[in-house]
Amino acid sequence: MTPRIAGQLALVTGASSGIGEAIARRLGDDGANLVLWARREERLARLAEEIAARSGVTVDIGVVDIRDRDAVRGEAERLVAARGTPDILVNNAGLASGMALVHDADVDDWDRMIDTNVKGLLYVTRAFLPGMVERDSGQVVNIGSITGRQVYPRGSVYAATKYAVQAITEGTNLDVLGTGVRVSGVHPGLVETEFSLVRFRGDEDRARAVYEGVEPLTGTDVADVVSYVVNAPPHINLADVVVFGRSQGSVHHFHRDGG
Ligand code: NDP
Ligand code: 8X3
Repeated sequence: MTPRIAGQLALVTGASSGIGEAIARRLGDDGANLVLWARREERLARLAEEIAARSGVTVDIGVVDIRDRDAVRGEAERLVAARGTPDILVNNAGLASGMALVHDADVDDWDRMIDTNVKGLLYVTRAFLPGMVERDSGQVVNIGSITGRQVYPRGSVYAATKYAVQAITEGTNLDVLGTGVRVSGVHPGLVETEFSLVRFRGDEDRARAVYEGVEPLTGTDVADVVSYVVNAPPHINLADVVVFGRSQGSVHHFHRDGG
């Protein structure tokens, strides 16, 4: 069966790595034309070429730092003028920066997380949601996290940003109620990506240790869920989806090899 989103236009933020890269591939396989945003142009260009060759869809890239409100507005205006408002917006770009006690943390890390995960997501949403509401169709998928439900020590500000994503997702859904727009939250547990490498500023040993002894999700696992969400029949909204690898029970509970 042809996926419902075939021929639609999907914008994926944070498509240069990890979950976003996998979502881009998956939605391309579903036949959606793509617009991929991130800061690292070379990676986006390579991925765009790969997906276009393999799936036969159009793939455009946008080098955007979503913390930059004017850059988001400018790139969004260019996109809407050229291709119209996307049918699908996947707000995936995000990061954890450092892992520290509140009384000992680097405030720049807080700014980085809040500016990206909360304000950046809002800037992108604000740029495209009006067009969706006006057209009376569209879907937004916000990638939250299980840390939007449960906090772990030294993770309070990252968690706070994901609690915010949860609130924004719920609230936006209420705001568009009665229109043809739906807003979904997909909230993964542990996924092996460059997330920990970024969080620990390139410390590969420390990043690897996060995933040792557990079987984390892959970006592709999350992408499959996002594909299911965006291909759901129009009268359905998968509003709130939590996804764990089977060896994870909560933020605090893992079944580790041998223990
Ligand atoms: P990665 O580090 O692999 O990917 C993060 C992506 O976000 C990259 O493409 C990066 O691109 C982009 N990004 C970061 N900052 C910005 C910015 N200022 N402007 C534009 N793009 C930006 O991590 P993941 O794939 O794991 O993370 C994706 C999302 O999933 C995040 O929101 C994260 O919080 C969430 N998540 C991750 C989990 C995990 O365990 N990995 C679990 C639950 C949720 P570039 O650097 O090129 O700009
Ligand atoms: C990221 C998941 O638990 O590594 O949202 O912080 S975790």
